[in-house]
Amino acid sequence: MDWETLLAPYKQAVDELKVKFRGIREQFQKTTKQSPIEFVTGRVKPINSILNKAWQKNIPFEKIEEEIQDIAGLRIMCQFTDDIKKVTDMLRNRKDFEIVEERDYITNKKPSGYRSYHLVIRYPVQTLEGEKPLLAEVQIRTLAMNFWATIEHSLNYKYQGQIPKDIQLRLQRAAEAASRLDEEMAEIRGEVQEAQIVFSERTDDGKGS
Ligand code: 0O2
Repeated sequence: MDWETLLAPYKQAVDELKVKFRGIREQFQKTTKQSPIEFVTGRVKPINSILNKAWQKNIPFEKIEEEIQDIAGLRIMCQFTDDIKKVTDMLRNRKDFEIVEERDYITNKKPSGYRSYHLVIRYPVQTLEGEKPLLAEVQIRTLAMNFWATIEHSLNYKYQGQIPKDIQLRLQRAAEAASRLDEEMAEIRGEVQEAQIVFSERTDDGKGS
């Protein structure tokens, strides 16, 4: 099977899930003028990145779809740490996919400093050949966690996974600062949300679309 054919249902899954998750945000905005979801992104893992991961983890080609769980990847960004639980609870109640695994890198942050909540879901895609259930990874994180992870990801890419020790230390300190930022924001959550409601009523855009 060629890559284009293999990846087509993953692209469809990412497109569909982006619409669904953005739909949740819009419904919240309409009803309560605030949402636990700030924004949603998604991507199909690039072929070289799939091959790299398969090589690093010794996964044969025929096992790639089973063992690489983030070929379809979705990210849900939240303003506040508490929103992550709200979003995961909501996703657990959905009937259009099944959660097969959860990885809590917030309670157990990675040694790099990485924090995020991961759900691996089995999502059925409708194709011409019938239903194809496939795995997708949903990463749920705050804006601060996302900022840190994006920067660290670029540095990892630049240094091909061998980030110099001094930069690693700085990154760990930055991760602690991001964590403190989340804590500080949690303290003034009520204040922030009231201001956002007033602001969205005045401008009547609320970043809706
Ligand atoms: P990309 O470019 O985002 O696709 P493993 O990859 O072995 O650590 P596993 O079993 O694949 O772990 O699943 P895990 O840890 O739940 O999810 C891996 C993905 O989480 C990564 O995908 C990243 O997106 C993100 N991630 C995990 N750890 C870190 C980290 O320390 N820093 C950053 N920035 N992101 C992390 P890929 O395939 O590595 O990359």
